[in-house]
Amino acid sequence: MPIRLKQPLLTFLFTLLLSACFAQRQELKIWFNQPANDWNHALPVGNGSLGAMVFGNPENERIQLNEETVWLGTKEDFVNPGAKRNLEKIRTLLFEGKYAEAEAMAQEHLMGEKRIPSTYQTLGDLVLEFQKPTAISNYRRELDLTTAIARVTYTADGVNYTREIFSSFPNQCLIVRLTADKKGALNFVAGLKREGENANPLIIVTKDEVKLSETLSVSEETKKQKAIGEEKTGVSLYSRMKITNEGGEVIKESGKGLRVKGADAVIIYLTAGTDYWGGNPIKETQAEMDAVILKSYEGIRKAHMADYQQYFNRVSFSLTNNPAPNIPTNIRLQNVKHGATDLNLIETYYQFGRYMLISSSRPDGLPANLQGIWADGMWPPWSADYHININIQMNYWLAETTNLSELHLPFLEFVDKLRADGNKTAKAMYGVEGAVAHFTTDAFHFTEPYGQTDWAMWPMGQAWSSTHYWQHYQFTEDKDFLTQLGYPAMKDAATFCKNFLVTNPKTGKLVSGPSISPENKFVTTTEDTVSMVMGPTMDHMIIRDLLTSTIEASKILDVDADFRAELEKTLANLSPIQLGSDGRIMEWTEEFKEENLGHRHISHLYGLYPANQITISTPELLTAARKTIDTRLANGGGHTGWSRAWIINFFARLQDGEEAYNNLIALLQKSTLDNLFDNHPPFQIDGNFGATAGITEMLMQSHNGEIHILPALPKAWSSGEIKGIVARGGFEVSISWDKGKLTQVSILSKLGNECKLHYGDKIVIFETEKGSEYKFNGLLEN
Ligand code: FUC
Repeated sequence: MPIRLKQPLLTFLFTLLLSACFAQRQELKIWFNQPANDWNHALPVGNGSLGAMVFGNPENERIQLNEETVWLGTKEDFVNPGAKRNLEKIRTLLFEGKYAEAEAMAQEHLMGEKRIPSTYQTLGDLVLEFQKPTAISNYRRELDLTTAIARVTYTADGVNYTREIFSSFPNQCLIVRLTADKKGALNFVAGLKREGENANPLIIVTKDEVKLSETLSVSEETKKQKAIGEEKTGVSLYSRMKITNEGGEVIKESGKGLRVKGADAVIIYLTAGTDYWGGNPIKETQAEMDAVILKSYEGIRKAHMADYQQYFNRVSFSLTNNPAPNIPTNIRLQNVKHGATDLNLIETYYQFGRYMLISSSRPDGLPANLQGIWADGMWPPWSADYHININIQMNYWLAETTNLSELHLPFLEFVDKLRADGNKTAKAMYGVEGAVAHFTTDAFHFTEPYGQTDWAMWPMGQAWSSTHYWQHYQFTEDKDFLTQLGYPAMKDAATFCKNFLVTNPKTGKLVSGPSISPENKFVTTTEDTVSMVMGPTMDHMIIRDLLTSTIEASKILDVDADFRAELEKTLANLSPIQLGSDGRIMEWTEEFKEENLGHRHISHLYGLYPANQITISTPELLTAARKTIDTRLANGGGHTGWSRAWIINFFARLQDGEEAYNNLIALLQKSTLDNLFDNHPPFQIDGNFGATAGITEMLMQSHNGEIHILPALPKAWSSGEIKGIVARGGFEVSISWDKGKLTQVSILSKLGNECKLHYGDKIVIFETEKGSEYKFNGLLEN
């Protein structure tokens, strides 16, 4: 029997261990010895909804602000009214191989016209204007990932200045604390602004407060062009800023903001909100401000850290016992770009992914968008929206395995909210029951496709997103969740899939379509470059995944026996994964000439990761998957950050630690900005999250009915430890290794399930008790 420790003692030991580990461990900081000269070098802080990018300029501080509900746009239905009528004809054309003709028809009859543009936008800037200092020395700007506090320190004219910036979840407030080591040294003007195309804020300065409000609206020109009437076309936002001072005074600076004169220390408080959730942001921001302003700085800071660390401290990761080199992060990254090895930087990068999920995705809020919550300007790239053909799913790949399960919920709640619109779209476009969504959506939950068929005609957004309910369940086995949220949503998406599939007259198999393999193209025998087909492989992989888990869930809940039987029948007839003549996984049901062999989407490997249809139990598919990736990479694949991050996960699943590692390094070298943001380019957060998921997957996997320890450990990581990562079945796993070999593994059983542990060629199976921990040595002996 393995050694077993009881929970309270265990928690105590674990806490001791963690603190010891943090005490001796390398600092987890991203830091610079200069202010940010560009938004992509600024430092992100956030409490899930209220975010800021810290530039850290001693003279003109810019703290760019975001609030996750600052959205232009509104709820709108825009299904193409001709869709249903033309669907069968389009399908027939596709089955007949008349791709270009079908595509032209789909462009006209399936694409909706989204009249009201929507985009996530900046909230504005908090600006602090100081007198020009004569000389600056000892400058440092850092983000501490262990505390979620950004700090700017410098010496000017012999005075040491410090700024601390964080976004507090408990107080729903952004805090900027300024201090100086000389009395009366703080002199500056603080103001709010919101500038950019079509911005029209009302800024009011009273004797002790600056208030910024605006109702976002599409431009008059767009209104005219699109015949938009008086309807509201954006949220109403409200933000307020106050300052408390020690020493000196704070006075109104007309037209600008608040002037701080001769203070020893000050705290700037900023609260913000919109009417997105139906509340009154004027009152809500007021209540938040009234509450926070009475509290001590130490109290606010402590509560912030405790809140953040309850998530962050669950996982520690170390690849080396050496302290971090005393070199700014941008230089370290530069060195890696020039071939240096920097294991500390990989630890930081790993934890930065977790940091950003904690800072951008909190229960009851919106999910992390394409940029988490951090976006500058009025039209961030791709509207910083919710692309559901890979990007937002990737944002949540790390949630369960890196012990941030609750932070998965905003995405799961959001997908549930798509259902009402998705039911309407399924009926109106395809004449079927169930919930559908296409390639992207926004904060107002549209599900119709619009734009060009070669990226938009993809009806699997809801289905893919709905597989995440099952992911959450596998890690938590939370039956209430499954009953209330998970199963109804899975059933709705599975219903659509079941009804949407049609029989391919040539093969007799069920295929999905009209659809595309995101966002790839092929060349027809008549030299047309097209995308739409009946039966892209990815669709079938997603449908297989969703239907299999919906069947499983219905059994667990003991409901819907008839529906389950229908799904089983559908699965039995679903088009299988096929291999091409060159041994690769086929991306479509026929072997087409691909337009771009190095395409960034590698959709037809969905079955390898995130799903588990291509595993060690299907060796011929594994070989084919390997060939598929190799071909993509040989032709320039992986050139966007998220694509590279996906490849790390693929290689981890192929148990090829060296290639997983090489692609992680390539991600740092080619697709990472100075502040460690993933670079599509431009900044897109999915690659950060996907890479953190990938590193975890290199160290532990649990998709195959067992906990596989160190399945893809690269030589470069000869020794290390990771603590607190999570396996399906509710096991917290801590692993130490040395000279490339496991030295210790401990399994904390959170649910009391039987555990199958696998390392190298050894497997042990043992019963567990809920709350007990089981320790093994490198030979899996206890
Ligand atoms: C998908 C990708 C693009 C980009 C966009 C936001 O459509 O194909 O590369 O990441 O989402």
